[in-house]
Amino acid sequence: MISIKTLGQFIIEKQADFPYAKGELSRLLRDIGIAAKIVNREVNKAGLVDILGTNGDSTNVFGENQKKLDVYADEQFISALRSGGECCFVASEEQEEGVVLTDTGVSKNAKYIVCIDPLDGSSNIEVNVSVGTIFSIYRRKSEVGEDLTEDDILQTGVEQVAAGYIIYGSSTMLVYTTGKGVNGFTLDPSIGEFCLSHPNMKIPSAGKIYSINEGNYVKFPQGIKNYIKYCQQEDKNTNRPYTSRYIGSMVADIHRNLLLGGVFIYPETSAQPYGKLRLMYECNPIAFIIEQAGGKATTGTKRILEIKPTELHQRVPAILGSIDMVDKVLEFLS
Ligand code: AHM
Ligand code: MG
Repeated sequence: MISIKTLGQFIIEKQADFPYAKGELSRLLRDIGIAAKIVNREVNKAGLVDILGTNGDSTNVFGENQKKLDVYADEQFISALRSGGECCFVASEEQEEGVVLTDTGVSKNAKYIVCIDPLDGSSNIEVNVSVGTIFSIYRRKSEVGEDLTEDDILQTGVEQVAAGYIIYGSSTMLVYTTGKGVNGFTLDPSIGEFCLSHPNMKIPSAGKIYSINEGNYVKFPQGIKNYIKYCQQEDKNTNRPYTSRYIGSMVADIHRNLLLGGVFIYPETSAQPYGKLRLMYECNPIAFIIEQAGGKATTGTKRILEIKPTELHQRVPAILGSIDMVDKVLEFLS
């Protein structure tokens, strides 16, 4: 008989690893897992129902009010966090301001802050390409019952207590860390459970995949241009030329590079001085996972996890992946 371990079982087993092991963080992770399954169901049938409004709500053939999937995903995650009762504040890519949850009875004593990109890379849905959810969890600093402050919400990446992503791909996977390694779970649709499939994930220290939107080449800093040329040059000793792979869906690009080894780069450009990706719900959680898997995550000048955020939707340049490859990019930038 095949023995499987579900996400729920795994979380309970690992509960003792958490510094405040009262089951609250376990429940929060479980709530995120449940919302992920609901979002997965909708993402999977995106091609079937006419759900792909491009601007706000739209009406489907049944006359039902349909929402854009990223708005739908946002609602699902917030609703799961609200009813789960362990989260006091959600910062979401979909919300200009964060959402305070302590006004509802069940979340009154909640101790965790969640930053989330509910459906990253959502422009890929209409062409049936993988998309993802990215999340990051912090413990609130203020006492329960007090008003939340900026110190609760704008925490540095090193203070994350957990982070993860869900990839809605050819299989749907949930990958997360609580600072004790990275574990990956694949959704078995026949039983509706995430099952441990990738225990203790490690990113290879070297690789030959570089992921960057080369269409922006002319706008890149000279060091990045030189690194791209380096990747393209032939050299037997270093296994070059490298392979260029860029999906344009961060979770999918990161997931592939995590498994195979590689570097993902979204640098600053002359048009976007801080790059495109958001610190709080894209770069920090991915950086936590990459570091926990043995890789490296930097802006080019600073470790991503050490940046003190100044605003919810702050952008930062990002270079993430296999340690040797990231170090090589840094060499070109210096
Ligand atoms: P989004 O949050 O608006 O979906 O944008 C984030 C996405 C990432 O998933 C991806 O890595 C990046 O944008 C791609 O951007 P570009 O098309 O500029 O290369
Ligand atoms: Mg995004």
